[in-house]
Amino acid sequence: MKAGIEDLVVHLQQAQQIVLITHIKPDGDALGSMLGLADILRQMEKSVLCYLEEPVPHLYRFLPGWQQAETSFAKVEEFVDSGGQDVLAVVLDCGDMARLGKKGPQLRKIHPFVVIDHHKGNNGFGDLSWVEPGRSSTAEMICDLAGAMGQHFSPAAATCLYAAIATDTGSFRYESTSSHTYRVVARLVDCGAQPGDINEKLYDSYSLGRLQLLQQVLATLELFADDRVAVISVSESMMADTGTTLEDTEDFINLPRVVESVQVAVFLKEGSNSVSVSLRSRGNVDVSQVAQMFGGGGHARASGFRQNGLALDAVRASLLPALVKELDC
Ligand SMILES: [Mn+2]
Repeated sequence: MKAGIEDLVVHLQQAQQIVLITHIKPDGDALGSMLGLADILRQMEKSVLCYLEEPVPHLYRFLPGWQQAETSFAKVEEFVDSGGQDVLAVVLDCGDMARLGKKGPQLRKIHPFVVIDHHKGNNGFGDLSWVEPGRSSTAEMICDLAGAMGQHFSPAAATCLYAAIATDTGSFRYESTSSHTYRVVARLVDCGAQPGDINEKLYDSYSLGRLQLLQQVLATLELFADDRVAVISVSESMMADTGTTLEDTEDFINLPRVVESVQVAVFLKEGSNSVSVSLRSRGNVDVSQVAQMFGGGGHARASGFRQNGLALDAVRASLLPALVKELDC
């Protein structure tokens, strides 16, 4: 069922025990929204548990409170058992239940199960879904929610929410960045978020291995369809060679897109027995349509999917014709 901010206020004010959940392959918005909201709810004297299936990526281990993000499902069960019927689940920045990971179906047994999200393709999988696709980020919605509940931001919450909005807007470069985004962010800075410090942690904290990985990844750059599609890839051997992991490829996708002629950037990432694909576009190209054809999803300008049991070359070969078709329509 669709919900609005006022429904969320009612549910959050009533609940005493709240589980916050976010998606696998967590990004800045997922983590920052979860940790920021957790801090706000604790100020309201709620008991809060943060759960995600995968550990917090190293890049985000400067966010205040990141250590409280639980990856143990047993902890969720314990928390839910201790609350009896009075437990609320709030899922953040997630458009599809599959993105909750293996425990999704078990998590979904918590009621009410509330979703706060800004993904265009959100399929309304919650008992209540507050979804606003025009928003820059889930964190921007959390800021409004805090305002609607009359809550202020601690410096810790402000830092988490600032980092979330900064990452999801590509540092305030994407068109989803609105005047409201800037107003929200101004408030976060007033409340103690330090943009210089946060941006340095997010963007200027590469290990040498990560820079060397970037060097190898950029060497794979290829252009297709009259230079409108740029493809880069990372293999397991490159990561072994530089002592890095997939985590270290965060943001690499944005580099091929800087070429003037490029409308779609593709990043193919080799995992063990699977390839994950990130798509970024500009102009009128809706890459979420293409991602959906391959079982994925996301936003018009930023989407992705994963293919199991195929090699990098095979994934690229099946993807390119679909992209060209989307470009030409
Ligand atoms: Mn987001």
